[in-house]
Amino acid sequence: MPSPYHFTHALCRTPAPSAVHGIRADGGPDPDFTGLAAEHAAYVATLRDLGLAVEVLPPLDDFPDALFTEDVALTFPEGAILLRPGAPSRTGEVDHIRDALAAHHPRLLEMTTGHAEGGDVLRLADRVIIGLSDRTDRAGATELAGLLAKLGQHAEIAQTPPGVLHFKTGCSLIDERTILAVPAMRDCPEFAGLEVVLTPTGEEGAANILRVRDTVLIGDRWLATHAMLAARGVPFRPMATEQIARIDAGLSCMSLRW
Ligand code: CIR
Repeated sequence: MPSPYHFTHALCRTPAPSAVHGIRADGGPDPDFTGLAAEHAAYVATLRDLGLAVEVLPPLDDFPDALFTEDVALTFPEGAILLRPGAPSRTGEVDHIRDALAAHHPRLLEMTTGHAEGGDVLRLADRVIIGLSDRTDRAGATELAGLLAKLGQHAEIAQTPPGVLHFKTGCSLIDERTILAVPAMRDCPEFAGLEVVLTPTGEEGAANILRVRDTVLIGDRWLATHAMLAARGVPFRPMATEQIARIDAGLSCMSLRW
């Protein structure tokens, strides 16, 4: 089975000044743009340091959330799929990433119905889980599962708990057999056969980690989760995420990887 995190490439997008108006569920304060841009730059530098060839697309001021490239497509060595974001303000982002994806992926498939965002798609070693959420509906997930099959990927459809933005807001891979999940996702039936490690109390926000090759990227303020990873012998790099967290984002959101 191919590794779900032995990436060689990533596609990111520089944040536009409008990113401070990015969507957030709780109506909290705007991020500071300078700080947000610094977090993004550090993220791109880290991916490069881990050995990935990273292309960074230009900012899109008309689309405040366009720096979160993960949500508009899925990318695999075998090809890519353009998605249909469920957030109306993000629909138009797809047209702005098409050419860049086509340049890397001669096999470029495209959804035509319903909605799905990449933050709802968790890639495992032997399958992909698509979480239904406020952004990903049944029609979109069903069509997406069919497109994934064309790329040789088996997909299962799961439920994201209420109040969790994306499926991967609440869970991520530590390694091929181990999931880090918030307590509300502990009994997700699609995790059967995997070890589920829960985020420590008060550190639910840590769940959106990003495994890249041998290293886990994790928010820098989740000290109990750092200790847990250290105890398990998992190499990790703490990353500043305070500003992107103000617009409901974590570490997987800022790149497409393959
Ligand atoms: C949004 O609500 O769409 C953005 N403010 C955050 C997107 C985060 N993306 C992700 O979790 N994959």
